[in-house]
Amino acid sequence: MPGSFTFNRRDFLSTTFGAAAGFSILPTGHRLIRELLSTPAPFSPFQFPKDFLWGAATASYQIEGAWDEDGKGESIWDHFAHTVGKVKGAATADVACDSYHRYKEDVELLKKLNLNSYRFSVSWPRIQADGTGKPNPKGLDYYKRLADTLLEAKIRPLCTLYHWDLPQKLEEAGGWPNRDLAARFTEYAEIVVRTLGDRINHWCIFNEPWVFTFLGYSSGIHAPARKNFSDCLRATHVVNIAQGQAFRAIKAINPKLQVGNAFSMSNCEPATSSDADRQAADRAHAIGNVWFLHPALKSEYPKAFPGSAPLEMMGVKSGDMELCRAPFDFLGINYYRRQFISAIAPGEGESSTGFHSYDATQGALTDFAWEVWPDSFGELLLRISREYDKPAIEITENGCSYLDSPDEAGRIPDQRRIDFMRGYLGAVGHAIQKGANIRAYHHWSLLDNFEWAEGYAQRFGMVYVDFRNQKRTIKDSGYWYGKLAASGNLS
Ligand code: PNW
Repeated sequence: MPGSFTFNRRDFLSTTFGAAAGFSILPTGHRLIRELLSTPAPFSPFQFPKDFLWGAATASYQIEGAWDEDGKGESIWDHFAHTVGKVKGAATADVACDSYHRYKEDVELLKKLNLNSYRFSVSWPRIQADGTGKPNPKGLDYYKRLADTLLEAKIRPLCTLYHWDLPQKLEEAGGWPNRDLAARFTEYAEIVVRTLGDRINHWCIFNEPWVFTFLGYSSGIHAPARKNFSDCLRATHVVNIAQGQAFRAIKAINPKLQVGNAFSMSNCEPATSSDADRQAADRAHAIGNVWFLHPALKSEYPKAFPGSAPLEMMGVKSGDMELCRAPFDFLGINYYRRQFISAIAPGEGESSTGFHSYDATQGALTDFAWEVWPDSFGELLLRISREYDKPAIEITENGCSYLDSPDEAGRIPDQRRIDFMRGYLGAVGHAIQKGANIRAYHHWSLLDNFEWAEGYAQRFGMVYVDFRNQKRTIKDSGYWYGKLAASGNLS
């Protein structure tokens, strides 16, 4: 019920939002039932289909640098990172990997790794400095050059329209909770697709709408650093409307363009076999995994609250759910780790969604302390495949942070990343064998880069970047992945 809907800090920490923000909580008196601590399935070799796409992913703010060049406006991430105290080590992405100037070198790296798909994003304030009005030709030219360089190298461009760098002026006008943003975003999407749609056939509308709404407007650990749960819920609804409108606008320009989205997902596993925990895990799945997918495909919100959804607080008006419709040509899934979920019994504490979420630590941990548990990826893929009628799926991100650096000979022996990739790609192979329609894998990331609130303290790349001189060095995992991309044979 909208009136009785409450959300406080404890609540935040208790949900999948909190867990994804890096919080780990074990509720007082919690008993983790050992029966649910499964043993990992043995690895089985897999031959990927001939036409499987092997890729790598990046995002504009994390790699481009050139933050105020050629007419680019300020983004919320420029603003956030320029505010002392927000990013670890006071790091900014003013220069980052300098890919705005070094994109040719980066495409050469993709070629060396035998990859045939590259997922990158367009920076909105490079195209419209203030988020509205006439496009900036220099910004558009950069992405034309990048796309052309990829096509010459026979690499398919997969372009994300929004990977979190909102023009700061639009945040000042209210940001994503402001309904007007849906129209602004649609105009921007039209500009980009009209210009680049002759050479780019594959599009993701948003990257991880859950992350940028919940971490940006509720927990405040990401830009624009707001901490207001009702603003956050409103933002989710505006994003859902924008997603539907942009989808229709792109199809109106050219119905042949393939349009999808990149959703963050995490397998939500009940902490015990109790009915209450199972139902709580379903609610966690609803809000954390399909809050932006279900409205697009089914024109309704999934059941994420023990009571009814706070539609009034979300600003849902009659007719809106039709606007949210976006029958995607493919679903992009970004996958990193699973969550354990336990129910909060009524009366045990204030809660809107009625569950605790905490990080699993049964498997090995990466240097970012995220658990490595490949089976959970296979389970999640099969669940989505089953529940949404076998959609075409692209893995738009999957990866891990390890801090391995060059040895004396200049080599980067990152065996743990190789083990991670082998395990997670094995899970993809397993899901394909069981009938999931998965056609691409993009490793996050091509390069070590600016890892949001972590700055440069995490390294997700298959290619090491020395940020003092921009020297790129392929890690052992990159060579390993390159060989796999050439043969398709995971053994
Ligand atoms: C993704 N979690 O974000 C983003 O799309 C990338 O830009 C980012 O660099 C990458 O994953 C690695 O973090 C996530 O808490 C943020 O599980 C948080 C989570 C997962 C993905």
